[in-house]
Amino acid sequence: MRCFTVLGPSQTGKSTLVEKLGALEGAPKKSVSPYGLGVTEFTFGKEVWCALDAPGANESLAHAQDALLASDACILCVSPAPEDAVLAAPYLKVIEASGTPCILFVNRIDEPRGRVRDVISALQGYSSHSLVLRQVPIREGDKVVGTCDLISERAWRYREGQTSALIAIPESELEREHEARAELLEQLSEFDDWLLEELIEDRDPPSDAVFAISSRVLRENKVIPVLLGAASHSNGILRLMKALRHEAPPVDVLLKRLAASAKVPENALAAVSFHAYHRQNIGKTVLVRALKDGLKQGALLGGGRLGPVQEPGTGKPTASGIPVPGDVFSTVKSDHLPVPSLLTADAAKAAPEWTAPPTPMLERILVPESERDETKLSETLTKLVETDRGLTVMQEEGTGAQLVRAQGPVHLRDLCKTLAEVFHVNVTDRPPSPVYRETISKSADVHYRHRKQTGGAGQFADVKLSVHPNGRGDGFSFGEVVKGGAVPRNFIPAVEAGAREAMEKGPLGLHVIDVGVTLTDGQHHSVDSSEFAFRAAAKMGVRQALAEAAAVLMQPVFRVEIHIPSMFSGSLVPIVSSFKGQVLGFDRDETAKGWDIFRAIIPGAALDDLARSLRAATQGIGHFSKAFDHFEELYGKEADAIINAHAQAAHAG
Ligand SMILES: Nc1nc2c(ncn2[C@@H]2O[C@H](COP(=O)(O)OP(=O)(O)OP(=O)(O)O)[C@@H](O)[C@H]2O)c(=O)[nH]1
Ligand SMILES: [Mg+2]
Repeated sequence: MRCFTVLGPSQTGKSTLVEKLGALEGAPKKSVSPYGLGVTEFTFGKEVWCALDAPGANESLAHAQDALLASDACILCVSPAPEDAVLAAPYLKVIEASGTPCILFVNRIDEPRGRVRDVISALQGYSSHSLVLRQVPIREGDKVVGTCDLISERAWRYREGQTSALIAIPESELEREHEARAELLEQLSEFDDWLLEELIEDRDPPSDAVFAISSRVLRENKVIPVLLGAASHSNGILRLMKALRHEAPPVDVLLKRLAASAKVPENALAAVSFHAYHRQNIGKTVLVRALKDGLKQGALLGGGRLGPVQEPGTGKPTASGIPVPGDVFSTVKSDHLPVPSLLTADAAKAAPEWTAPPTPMLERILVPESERDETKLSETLTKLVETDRGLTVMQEEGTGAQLVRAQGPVHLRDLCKTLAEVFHVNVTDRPPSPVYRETISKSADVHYRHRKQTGGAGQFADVKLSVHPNGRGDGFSFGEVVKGGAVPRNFIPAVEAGAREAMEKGPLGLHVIDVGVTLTDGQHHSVDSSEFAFRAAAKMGVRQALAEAAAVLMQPVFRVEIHIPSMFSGSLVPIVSSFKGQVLGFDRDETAKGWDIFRAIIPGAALDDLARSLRAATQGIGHFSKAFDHFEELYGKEADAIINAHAQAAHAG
């Protein structure tokens, strides 16, 4: 079985394309869309093909990436409008990182949206591979009525819902065709000395030779050929499928690529798992592509026994039950298989780094509608994280509530839907609140005596303490300048422990940071003093001192790294400023052509808004990762509101 992924921006016609490709030679064997990824199996040119249809939302980029991991080649399906080119940037980035040979398909060519040339040159800005135009459109007025193939120099007229009709190249197109062909040959000659020589000698190379070169350069992933069409009208579909048949590399090329990445010998790599989803009463279903002979139910794979070998669409056993290299199948009762991963008989190796999804930007607390579901929710989320790497789950500091990080609103909605429909856990969500702290802004001294006389032994400890602000980030410190054993040595650690305890909750009700405590003097009693008494005295004493030391609210500030196509970099400065952030600067992303990495410092409370504004300003493409940087004082009305809200929450809780 040969396998390719169809990916690209939302609504460019990917699913339509897969449907039409699948129907070129009779009805596709099966088609299914298990949570995000469509799998269509069909026959073309006496070979069995599997098309993986990745959803187009930016939030599901991870599905597209995982599909590439199992694909011999891919079709990047784009809109014919030059201004939409930037939407394809994230896909070009992952295709390039994955090393998957790619054919670019400019779809919806029936819609007059601009010049193909402009689309290509805009897309070229995001690809370090040359985009090689293989067809030029034949126009009548502003309508594309057919294409001319630049290698065979044959022209086709589109026919609605049918294969195109061969025609002579119209006179009016001849000159443009020659120009475009010359450019194509020149691009290919970069990778072929013979062709270069032919061109230098001014000879016109025969089509077969050029076809052969063009197949080779795609297999070797040197260029991205560009074809045109209109999927919904079946135009350009046969050409595309023929190009795939001749030019997509065989599965051994994928095997080589994956074995190198997993650092295992080629003959050890048995399969790749690339997608998984949960179904009610059935459990985890894993999609696998076999890379080696010898797989069947019960065989050792990834360190455990492989479950039943099923057709991805129907879930029925496959005809033979014994997949051969290249076959895509699904399996259940194979919960030991991580996804995505590269599988030998006895180990599951990590998928290459490029498959890592973008850092999830949307943080929400999930609250089960019924309290009884709390444990179930946390168990279910743990399960879901295994099959959805775009999702992160943790516990909220302070409350212990379930905190999830999702790729965006659509991803979160899908998650809640799965929770409800598959696992019967209904949840509501709310934004988490940033983790605030407090510190003091001046020094204060206190004299505190702890004394209790309850029946038998008494308690006595007397301490003189001073508290003072420490430098930002210096944390808590403790010192003592006690003279003459006023507080005996052995009780001093207890004083420090008490002072530390007092930091857990300051006058604003928050954890206290960056404060120094000094024990200056004290008294003890030879019988009634104890570690316990000194700890209690220090804790109460420090609390009192803090209350007099002008507490201030501290807000968390994060360092963010924003990844965006360069054309959006300018628009980020006002966004960051509007959130009281500080721009640190931006650099070209060395790993992705046409992308910048923009760095800034931003208050934690603004991260949610930053995610929203970033999505809006970059058509959903931009994403950021964040790391805590420091705490910073916050004054005025804003601080008062936070302190009040916190006090109310503490009261309610
Ligand atoms: N005019 C025109 N419309 C098309 C063409 N191909 C697909 N469409 C239409 O575009 C819309 C989107 O098609 P889909 O195939 O669902 O697009 P998709 O890329 O799979 O969309 P997502 O999976 O949501 O990203 C549908 O209304 C199709 O009928 C085409 O070649 N020309
Ligand atoms: Mg689709």
